[in-house]
Amino acid sequence: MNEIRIIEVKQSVFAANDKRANELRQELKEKKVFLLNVMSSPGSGKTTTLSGIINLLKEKYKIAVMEADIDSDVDARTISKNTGVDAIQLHTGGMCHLDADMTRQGIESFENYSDYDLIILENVGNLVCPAEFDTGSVANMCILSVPEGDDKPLKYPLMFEVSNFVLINKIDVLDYFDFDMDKCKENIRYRNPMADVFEICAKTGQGIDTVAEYIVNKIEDWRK
Ligand SMILES: Nc1nc2c(ncn2[C@@H]2O[C@H](COP(=O)(O)OP(=O)(O)OP(=O)(O)O)[C@@H](O)[C@H]2O)c(=O)[nH]1
Ligand SMILES: [Mg+2]
Ligand SMILES: [Zn+2]
Repeated sequence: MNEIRIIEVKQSVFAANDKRANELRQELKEKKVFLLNVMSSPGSGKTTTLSGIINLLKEKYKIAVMEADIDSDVDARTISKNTGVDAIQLHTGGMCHLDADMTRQGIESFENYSDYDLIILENVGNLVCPAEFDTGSVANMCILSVPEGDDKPLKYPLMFEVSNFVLINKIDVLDYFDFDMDKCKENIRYRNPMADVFEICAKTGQGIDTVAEYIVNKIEDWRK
């Protein structure tokens, strides 16, 4: 396997993150690069879920992944090993989220990034901060896993408000937790009536094909 490249990204000196995010989104639109931002608490299953989704989409699209973490390169290694697509690790210098300029630094570190159809950003594992900063993504996907509890949309509203779709992961362990699926979906809808919700088990791949198909539809609609 190739050596994983690690990019140190620095927090923006620009105060107006929303403006910078909109500029990035516009540029990506012109280059027809779909940026998907993936957010969740640490350990909800972002890397596992992405591996499954990417393996279903990599024949159709040219894909790159940016793995954002405070330190290490484990996630970029995992993606590279599991899928073979281009993966880089972004180090945030201690920050628990990415802003639009940090995202741009990551994207621009790819040679000819406009060759990609889909760039996926796995944001830093954190249910609070990442939701506060628009990265310039076309779509936001959030993962909530069963062990975290069905009340999380009530306690961490913004994450669910800014997400276009929500994956409820680790449904294989439903029997071991007091997790009320209907209640959870109701809580998500309360925060964001527009959000599409999917039940998945990233470990076995259950439901991943439906999510992959949904993402294809999103990309194709956006390209029109
Ligand atoms: N039982 C079960 N375990 C899962 C499932 N999906 C992921 N896991 C496990 O959960 C742990 C964390 O998964 P990751 O994919 O690394 O989670 P992550 O959100 O990328 O974690 P960070 O990047 O550290 O925030 C691993 O041990 C996975 O094997 C699932 O559907 N069911
Ligand atoms: Mg991860
Ligand atoms: Zn933060």
